[in-house]
Amino acid sequence: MKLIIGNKNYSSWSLRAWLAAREGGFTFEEIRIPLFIPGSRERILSHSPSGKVPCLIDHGLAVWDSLAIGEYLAEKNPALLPADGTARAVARAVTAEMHSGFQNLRGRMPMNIRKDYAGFGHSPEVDADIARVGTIWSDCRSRFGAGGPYLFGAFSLADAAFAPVAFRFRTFGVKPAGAAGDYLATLLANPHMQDWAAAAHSESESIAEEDLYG
Ligand SMILES: N[C@@H](CCC(=O)N[C@@H](CS)C(=O)NCC(=O)O)C(=O)O
Repeated sequence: MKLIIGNKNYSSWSLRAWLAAREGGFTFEEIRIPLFIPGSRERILSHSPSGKVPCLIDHGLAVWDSLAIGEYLAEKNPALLPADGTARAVARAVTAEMHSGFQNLRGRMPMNIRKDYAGFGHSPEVDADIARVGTIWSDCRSRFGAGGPYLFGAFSLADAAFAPVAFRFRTFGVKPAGAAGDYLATLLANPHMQDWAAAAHSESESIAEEDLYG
């Protein structure tokens, strides 16, 4: 398997697929294509028909879009989704909500692991997104989290979906209270997340348009 990803500092969609592949125990070659520099679009298109990362290549089959990649990996390793049908439905619902929503949080608090933007990015709409994330996290932890430290106990695709939010919250100094705060600490302590963050710190490229607050 090969996984085509963007810059680790910035590419939140890449992180979701990469973390699902790591947590799912897959062996894969990582092809990192720095975004928005001359030639990057052509390089991405040579692997990914959508022209976006992430894209998984498995025996010549291209699977693009982080949601589809997660589901593809979960078919190969069902442990990436909760075994219980009710929990699995809610895991998919919160994953889909993350995938299609939270535009205000995404726009004003983009993933930027190397920066400290504590206090920046807030607006009533962003704060509403932050509150909704906190509600999802505490609700899943209390309803489904008894078997482990993640949203549904064991690590699942839902955790991969929220992984970039954990880095955003760290960068922007967002500190949810209670169970949501504990869960944030769990995500940030995950060894694969720490590997990803270390790699982000060692990257040399920056994308000026993404460094919103200096
Ligand atoms: N919905 C897609 C979004 C993918 C996406 O927007 N990727 C960005 C990087 S995080 C990208 O490839 N941008 C490069 C470009 O648009 O040229 C997914 O979940 O994979």
